Amino acid sequence: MVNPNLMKPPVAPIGLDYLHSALRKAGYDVRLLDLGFSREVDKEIQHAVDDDYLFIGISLRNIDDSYFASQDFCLQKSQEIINKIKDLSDCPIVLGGVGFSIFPLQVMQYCNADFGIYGDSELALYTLARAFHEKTVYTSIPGLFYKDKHNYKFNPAEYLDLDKMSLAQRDLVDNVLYFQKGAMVGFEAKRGCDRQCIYCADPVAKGQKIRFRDPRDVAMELKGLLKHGITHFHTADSEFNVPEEHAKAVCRAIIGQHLGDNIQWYAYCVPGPFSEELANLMRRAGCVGIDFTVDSGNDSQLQRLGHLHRVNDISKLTRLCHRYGFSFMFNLLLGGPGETRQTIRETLELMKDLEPPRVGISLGVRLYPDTPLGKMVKKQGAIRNNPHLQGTIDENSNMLRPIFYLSHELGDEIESYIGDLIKGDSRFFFVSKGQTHQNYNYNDNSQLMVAIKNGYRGAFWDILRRLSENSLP
Ligand code: B12
Repeated sequence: MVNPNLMKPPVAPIGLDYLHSALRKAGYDVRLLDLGFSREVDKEIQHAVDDDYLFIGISLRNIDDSYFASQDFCLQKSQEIINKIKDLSDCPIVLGGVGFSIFPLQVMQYCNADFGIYGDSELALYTLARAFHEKTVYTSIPGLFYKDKHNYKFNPAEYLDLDKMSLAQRDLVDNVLYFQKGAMVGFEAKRGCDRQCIYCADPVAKGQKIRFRDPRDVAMELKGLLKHGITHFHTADSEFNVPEEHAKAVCRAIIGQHLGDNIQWYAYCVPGPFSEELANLMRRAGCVGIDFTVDSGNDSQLQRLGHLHRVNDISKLTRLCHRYGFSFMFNLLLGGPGETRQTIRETLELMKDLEPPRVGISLGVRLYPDTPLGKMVKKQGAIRNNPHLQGTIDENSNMLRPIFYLSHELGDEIESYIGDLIKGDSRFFFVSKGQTHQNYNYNDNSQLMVAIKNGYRGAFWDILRRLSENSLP
């Protein structure tokens, strides 16, 4: 299994740990080539790759950095890695991962791959391994993309009963090294999201049907990682509090294992539902920071984006977070359909009134073909003629390369308009094009790398907060 993610700070490829549990249970040995820390990528590939494998699996987490100011199309680097592997080995190449699952067919074509597995892959991958091993038919494996002569064929995915599986082992990836160099390690409590946010790729990649893990298995996983000295974690669910009941059950299981005082973790959450009971349980379970998908401070804009929360929920939540002592960030997504300078002004004024510890601003909405927004844009006709689109416009009708929706109504120089509204307020993370050095993009972020080397741990935004407040690690 290969992790070709070269972004820095490094983020642990936790999917490979989960796949390892399943492959090992089925009797297969897995070797990991983790290029996340690699200084000499070519040499390491040369050293590790030969014909001696049943297959070579490649985990594609990021297609690009989804960041309007930088627009790094990192799939190109992964493709170069895949080509080097192909030069050295005739083993079948199998692609997978969340980035792959957003664009499975487009990525298969771009990388000229033999096989790919979309979505949950624990069962599908070992079934494919067995088919390679026993030279039997693989064409009916759920979620499989494969080449049939010159065409790609695929089978619909089958969602797993995660609550009946144990994923707690976490022993393929060097998680201790990721903790030292990446400040935290991820864990997943469930997969999928049933929300209808018009721009979000998570329901596409992970499915709309939510599959829950057994909360006890999640707690055992954290306990096992803690035994190795890993103390800081980040959820890898789409949104931890959707739905609340499972989030509460996970917190209770963590509290039940007496982990709350020994670990610190961070979560992605939506602003509603977010009850006081959940805040209390999360805090007792060791959650110290929350990154909220706030997106806008204007109710009509929230409705247009397909959100269920409203400004009132955001205000209530702020009070709750202060009361329970969370560090938190409100993430904004500006520039979507219907956005105007007025809705942006209202949003930023709300942020100034509420005074959350951090506000992350993304200007420009990354488009994905199978989301409601992607479909709407496709219906509007040729990309080239659409005044709302920016990024890679030519030869990008499949949207694989970075392409962004930025409401035409905002006019020119919208970046300086936002820059003026937040001037002098260091709580706002906002980067305009060409200014990627002062950066809350977690792609090649040297400020974070230095801080982590100096002992800072936790979510990247919270490390940046502590740095700007001159707080110690
Ligand atoms: C948590 C998270 C973060 C956290 C990570 C914390 C941590 N230490 O783990 C933080 C905040 C740091 C983060 C940062 C970034 N993230 Co992020 N992140 C996520 C999130 C929510 C979970 C990722 C995850 O670990 N999932 C859990 C694992 C188990 O799932 P998995 O990797 O998909 O693996 C499963 C399958 O895909 C498959 N699989 C995996 N590998 C392989 C390999 C083979 C061969 C096969 C067959 C199958 C397979 O099997 C696994 C089990 O079934 C995803 C969205 C999502 N819901 O997945 C976004 C997501 C991956 N992030 C994204 C982005 C853009 C980023 C950043 C680039 C943002 C930025 N500009 O700063 C950075 C990149 C950081 C880096 N170094 O890579 C995008 C990528 C989209 C794109 N266009 O490429 C996503 C998809 C969110 C989105 N919808 O936009 N992220």
